[in-house]
Amino acid sequence: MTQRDYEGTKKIVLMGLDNSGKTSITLSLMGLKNIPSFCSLKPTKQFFINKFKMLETEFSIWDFGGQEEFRKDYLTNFKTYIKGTDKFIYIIDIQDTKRYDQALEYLDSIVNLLEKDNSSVDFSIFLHKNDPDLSITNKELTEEIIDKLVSNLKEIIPTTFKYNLFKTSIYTIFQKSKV
Ligand SMILES: Nc1nc2c(ncn2[C@@H]2O[C@H](COP(=O)(O)OP(=O)(O)OP(=O)(O)O)[C@@H](O)[C@H]2O)c(=O)[nH]1
Ligand SMILES: [Mg+2]
Repeated sequence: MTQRDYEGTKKIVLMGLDNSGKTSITLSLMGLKNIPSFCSLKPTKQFFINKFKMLETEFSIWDFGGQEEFRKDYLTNFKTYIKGTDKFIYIIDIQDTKRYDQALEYLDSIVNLLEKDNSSVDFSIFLHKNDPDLSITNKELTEEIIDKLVSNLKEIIPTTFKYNLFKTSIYTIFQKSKV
């Protein structure tokens, strides 16, 4: 597809390390509900563009596979890839504590490139895999560890750079509705 096909649509860019959950978030945003099937997702090769419509608005989600070989290319050709972006979402897997440094390094490179470009793109960071029962399933991941991640994150992002920070998970609580 060409850039022209996307005129009038909102371009959402997802970046983050491999296995952080970008494709799962994409599928969730597109309304897919079969969460267990997300466990068998294969790593995304390069990037994948998903188009969908919600409330009369067309969206194109650019899901940038996070494996190292691809990340280098995105950073080298950053301007080309993010041209026309309306919303940029950076994903960090909070359960992958061993790779926090790597996740912050990638984030730092992205923010620097956006700053250099004087970009005022709507930027969000998802602290992802913040599952509802995390305190039971992952006892080692304490609040202190997450707080430290947040403070390190705030340290590397320039104060002039505006962003929103969210805790996210694809797992939702059991629901029932009366028939
Ligand atoms: N516990 C938990 N696992 C998740 C969540 N979101 C995604 N996952 C799992 O994380 C794994 C990787 O998810 P993907 O969506 O393929 O990750 P990705 O960022 O697209 O990975 P690349 O394509 O390699 O860049 C899968 O096994 C998902 O089921 C979440 O909120 N909580
Ligand atoms: Mg993927």
